[in-house]
Amino acid sequence: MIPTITAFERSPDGGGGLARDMQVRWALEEVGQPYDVRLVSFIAMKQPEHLALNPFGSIPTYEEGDLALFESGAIVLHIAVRHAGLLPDDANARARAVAWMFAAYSTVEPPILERATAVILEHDAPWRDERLPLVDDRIRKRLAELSRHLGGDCDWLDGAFSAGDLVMVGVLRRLQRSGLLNEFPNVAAYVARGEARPAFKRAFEAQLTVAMAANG
Ligand code: GTB
Repeated sequence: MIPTITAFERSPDGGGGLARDMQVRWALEEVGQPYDVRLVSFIAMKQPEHLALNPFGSIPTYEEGDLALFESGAIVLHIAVRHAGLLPDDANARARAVAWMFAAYSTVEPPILERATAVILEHDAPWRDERLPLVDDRIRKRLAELSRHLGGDCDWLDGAFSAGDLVMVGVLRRLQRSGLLNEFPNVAAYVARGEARPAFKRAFEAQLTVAMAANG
């Protein structure tokens, strides 16, 4: 059965692959599962039809037969459990890969989202210039911890590439314009390794094609 995901009809990043359908597309590409995409506008996301799929009125969603899922992490995990290629066979290694997915979203990403809020939504707020360096230092702390974990010879977080790396790279990509990643060359190289994967490139091209069509 071909699953259907939802994505922005017009992504604010203009095809930068920063919206979270990117993680879902990438996971589907990694496991070789074809998929359909339904593009939704910001207005459509708040309508009952979409809210029935995702009560928070956001993308991505995932529909497959009787199953409707929201939350990109849950969707990636579902894909990884159903298909070979994103989780190790060994039970302990599998549990650790899932731990890295949670680490990406609940430990590493929060200050990165705070930064996006400060830069985009609070751009004109009087506290913005004071707040940004504090947030950047919180991000640096996480990047330093990741850098220490990766060291000089780990390509991925725990052995072979896994769903944990897919989600972590997706989270870290939001820092690319900040310059912070470059302060940690082995973390920047880790992100670049993720982006060099053929499955990532196919997913990126697919969402870029949508953005280019939307922008005429
Ligand atoms: N926790 C949820 C998940 O992981 O699925 C978060 C879902 C979410 O935040 N979705 C966003 C959305 O639909 C798109 S991805 N927002 C519209 C709304 O809620 O009304 C977040 C995102 C949006 C835009 C950029 N960008 O332009 O760079 C990057 C990331």
